[in-house]
Amino acid sequence: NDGYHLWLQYSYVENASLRQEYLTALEKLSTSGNSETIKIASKELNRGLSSMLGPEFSSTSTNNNGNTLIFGAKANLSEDVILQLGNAFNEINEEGYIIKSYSLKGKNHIIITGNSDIGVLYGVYNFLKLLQTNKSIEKLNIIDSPKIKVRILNHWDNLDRTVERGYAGFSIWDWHRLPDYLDPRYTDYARANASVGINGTVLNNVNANALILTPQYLEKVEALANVFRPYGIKVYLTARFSAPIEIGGLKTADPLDADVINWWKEKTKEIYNRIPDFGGFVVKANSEGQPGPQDYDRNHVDGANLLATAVAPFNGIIMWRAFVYSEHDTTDRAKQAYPEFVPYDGQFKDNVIIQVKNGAIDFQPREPFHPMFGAMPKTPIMMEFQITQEYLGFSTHTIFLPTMYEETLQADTYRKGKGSIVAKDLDGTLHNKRLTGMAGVSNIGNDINWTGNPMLQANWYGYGRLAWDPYLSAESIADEWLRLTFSNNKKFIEPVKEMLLNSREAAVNYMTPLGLHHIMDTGHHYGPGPWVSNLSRPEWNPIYYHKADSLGIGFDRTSTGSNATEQYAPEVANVFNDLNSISEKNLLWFHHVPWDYKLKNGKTLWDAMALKYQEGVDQVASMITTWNQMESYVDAERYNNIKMLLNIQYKEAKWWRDACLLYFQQYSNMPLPEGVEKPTQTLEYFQSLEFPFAPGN
Ligand code: BDP
Repeated sequence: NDGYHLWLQYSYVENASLRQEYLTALEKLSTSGNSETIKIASKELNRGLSSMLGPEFSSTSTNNNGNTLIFGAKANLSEDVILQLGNAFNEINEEGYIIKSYSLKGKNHIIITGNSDIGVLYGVYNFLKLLQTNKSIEKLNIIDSPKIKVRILNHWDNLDRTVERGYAGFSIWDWHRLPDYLDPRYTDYARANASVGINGTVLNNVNANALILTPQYLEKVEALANVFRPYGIKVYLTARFSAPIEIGGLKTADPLDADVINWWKEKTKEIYNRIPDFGGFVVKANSEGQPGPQDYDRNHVDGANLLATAVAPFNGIIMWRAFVYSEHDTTDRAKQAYPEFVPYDGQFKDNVIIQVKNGAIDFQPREPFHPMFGAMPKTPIMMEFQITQEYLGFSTHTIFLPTMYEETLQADTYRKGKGSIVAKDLDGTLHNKRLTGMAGVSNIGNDINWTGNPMLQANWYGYGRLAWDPYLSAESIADEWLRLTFSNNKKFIEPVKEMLLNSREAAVNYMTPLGLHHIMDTGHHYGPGPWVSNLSRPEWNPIYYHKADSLGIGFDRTSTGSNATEQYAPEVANVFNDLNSISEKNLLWFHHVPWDYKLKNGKTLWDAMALKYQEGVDQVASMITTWNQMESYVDAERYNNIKMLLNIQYKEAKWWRDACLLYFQQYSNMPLPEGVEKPTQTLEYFQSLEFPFAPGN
């Protein structure tokens, strides 16, 4: 098993009585409707059921008196079937689905339906999931809808097929052979996404190349859009702000210039002529050297509204990124986005949504939630999570990210009093927003197992589930993903689930405990580099973030320091400001703390930090112990693959621990506490390590 089939393994149901229950309930399949989407649903059902139930399952039964599975959208159902569903249709939205059991004339039937064919397809995937996870399918009554409208993957894929911060091979988009050659992978990609409810994909890098908007490339984009459409997946592109100059021959990209406005209108029309359901644009502007409206003394509102006006007639949207910080601004990087957006609340057009990273710096192993969440009541805000592990050991380290996503989604912004959690801003309920969204920076490449490490398929899956329902628990996601992907055996599920659920905290411990952040090595961000201080922009250097000195360590973001805490609601700011109330997990994010400061457990900061690094290493050791006991439950290929990767992770956790502790010890001048292993190399050795070919360099 090379892992290619992800969580759609459809393994044979070994339990005979359960299999019989399924076979009895599914004597006949009955389709209503004949769209491409319904054909896909039908194909998926047949594929899944024949694989899980074996030869006894007949997809072509003509037994009209049998127990039947009926599937189709409301418009295609007969009145007597609709009658069985009561008010359920009022409880779902356009993409929602209903799965319900009912009895008629002594037979037990199951209906899978929705208001649209896509809803039916989602229902079918969820029905198959019940069988895959060995649940009973008697007396079903499931009513479910996505809580967030725009659920997208962001591919940071370049046109030369390299992937920025991608660690699973090259881009799956074969630009050279498109549009005529349609790699079957495109279909499998669409299937996988639809099966978790992802309904959009941004094909290219946020550091955009204007060429994607030329006819030669749009033809290729159109071909992909045609493959994805029946799976309910819309295509989006990133728009380079200076495209009117680069491919349009204009002298300016000023958002208020009449020719520029017209150029975007015409370009947009051209795209919609090819792709009538094109989703819209993502824009990274005036950030890390990308062009933007500020180049013309305009602001983000001017830039976003320019594009929003162009796509509005076609129901397109603009996802304008808030990941901005400037080389001319010397204030704390964590504070820079907020003033560029929050004062402009209410000025963006209705079809603009601001895409905000989970934290205010950049996808660290742990970040406090971004202060913009909850802070713009009149402007749609979407989450940007990173699925690819730029700062988390690339695709080598097994780290289950839904735990991290859950932490941010559940964080309380207090913007409308207690209970104003981030998830509520995202699903629109906090401020009554109509346009809602979530983006995940994809970890997919052309490796056979898609994500470079079979375990990290869980992060793609988990992201999709949380985009559908941001209130789900990481625990439930781990449980279902393991069952779908590997086995329903409790002896496998329980220990491996625990291993996954602890893995993110392990990474925080061996990389950046107690609120440390951005101390990864230069450029590629792999491995420790707390000593790095020679990069051209101060805020790119780890020393900017940890501020270790003879007195202590940490970034003072309270009122005595950068005062970043003032950007949060007072209830939150008060907690972050107060050494006694702040969670120690965020301590050094907000405070510069003396080395001998006593933590809650009575240990000095130095001792506690050293012990955290050690704990991280020990946690990886116990992940290995767990995995080594799983050999009999997993196929040899995936078992070995994961085993080798875990062993590398262990080596590298020690590297992190030793390098960071040796470096910080120069400032603390304190001995390593008991229980922390002595480093086997010198600081100079760790500082001399180089990664000339590390991806992302
Ligand atoms: C950072 C990455 C960089 C991205 C940037 C972004 O280092 O490669 O271009 O974020 O999100 O995490 O725009």
